[in-house]
Amino acid sequence: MIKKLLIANRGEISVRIIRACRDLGIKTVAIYSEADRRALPVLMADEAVLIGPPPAAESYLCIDKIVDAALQTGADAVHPGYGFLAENAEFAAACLGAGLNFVGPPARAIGSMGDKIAARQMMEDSGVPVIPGSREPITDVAEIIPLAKKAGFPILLKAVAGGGGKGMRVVHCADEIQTALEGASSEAKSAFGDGRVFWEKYLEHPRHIEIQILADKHGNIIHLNERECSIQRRHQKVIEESPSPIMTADLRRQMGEAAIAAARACGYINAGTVEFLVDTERKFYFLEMNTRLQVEHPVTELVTGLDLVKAQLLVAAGEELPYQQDQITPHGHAIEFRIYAEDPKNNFLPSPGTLSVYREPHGPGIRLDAGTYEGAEVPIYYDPLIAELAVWGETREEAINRAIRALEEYKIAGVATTIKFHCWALKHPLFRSGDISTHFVDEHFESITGCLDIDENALRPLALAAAIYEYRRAKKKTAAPPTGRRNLNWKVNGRRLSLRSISGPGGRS
Ligand code: MV4
Repeated sequence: MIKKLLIANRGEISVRIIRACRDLGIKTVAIYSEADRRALPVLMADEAVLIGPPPAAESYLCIDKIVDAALQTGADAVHPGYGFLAENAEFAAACLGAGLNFVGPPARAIGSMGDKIAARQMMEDSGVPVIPGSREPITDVAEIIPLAKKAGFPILLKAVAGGGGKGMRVVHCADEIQTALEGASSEAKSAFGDGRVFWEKYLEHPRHIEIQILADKHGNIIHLNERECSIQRRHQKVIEESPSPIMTADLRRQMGEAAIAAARACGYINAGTVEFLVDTERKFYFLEMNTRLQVEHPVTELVTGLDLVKAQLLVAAGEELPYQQDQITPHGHAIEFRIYAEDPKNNFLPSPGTLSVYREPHGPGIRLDAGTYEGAEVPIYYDPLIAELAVWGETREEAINRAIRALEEYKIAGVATTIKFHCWALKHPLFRSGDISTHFVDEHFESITGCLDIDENALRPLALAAAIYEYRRAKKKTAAPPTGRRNLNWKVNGRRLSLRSISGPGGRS
């Protein structure tokens, strides 16, 4: 079994992984940048290693520094979390090369899914449905015109190295192809250093439904049902749920089998997700595979009762999956909300700053994965995710009502948040009826400014209490330690946490 794990990430996902390690008796090493000296994972991990200045390119993206930190602290494994280096085949290979167990798929599987046209070909050859389109990158526009006409306009041009919607262009007729191709290609070239583009028939109002899979090193692969992720904004998911409102037992079986075939085709091991687009006739098509643990994994954990991070660690250690497909028996309905420090009143502009008030919701059916605490900073350097709020109910309706209750209980001041945006979505008749597509936010979010007005009166007593507390503390201790230390006063492993003992590389011991 893994004895000591380095977590190559920050924020809530690092906290999530530390929790699984504590449950399993695995020691933890956090890494942190200068912007994250007082971050929650640094306080919670057994050891913490400073790896560089705030910009991710000089810290959380530095393969050499991270591998060094693991070797220096005697870690035997590395968990990449999501984002940063999580889908970097070079990082997975570097860990293995240094004798570290990488808690994720083989570098080969990461690489084969990063090339979207190679992935498409591999899926087509394995009998996984793909959207009608090209098997090769576009070289000659004249060649594809008859093929696109046959598939039917509109078509969508996509970057081979794509992701996040960069290098995509919808094309409505043959005359538009050349210009769109030039635009997509130059955008892809500057974003990914690879200007190759391919095409697919454009699905107009698809749902985004993904299947969670788990694969061990002994050839066992199971799926853990779907998550519906259609509620997104600019290719960022904002609400995810399971089961999907449109799922049937038959469709689930077919999509589950396709996801397992996809994983088998690329030699996948560990936790992964196969994304599908589902059209209005409930036909499903492979979109891409995410070769990592995802932000929305708690949704699956709530309905299946499994611990996906624990499963990842056991699989990485070489154990067989402890369950078979027929032992996966989901129960109830889960919905997750990404709580961002972004301003929905101002086009979701990031809103970094200090969480002067931070009160979490609790109670039946509520799970909160937060990477922060009252008084902590949301730095400007990274994705401004504060927390994931996941709710569970016997039914979708109960989950929605609990979600509204939890979001109203959640009090944050000091930064703008997406909490009120979620309340708007939950109260929208189309969301309530489950009639959603990937265009839901774009098509319906204009008209709600009234709903977004934050109830300043409700927050005033909390802000006042926090201010009085800070004032008294400052008066008592003139040479006070940095904010966020004294008031935590946490003990972990029987030890009071002290930031003073966290120094540069090598960490505390
Ligand atoms: C599509 C599509 C419609 N038709 N492909 C967006 C990101 C990239 N990973 C693939 N994406 C899409 N591919 C075809 N053939 C629509 C999207 C799409 C989308 C997909 C999933 C979730 C949100 C989305 C938002 C806009 C477009």
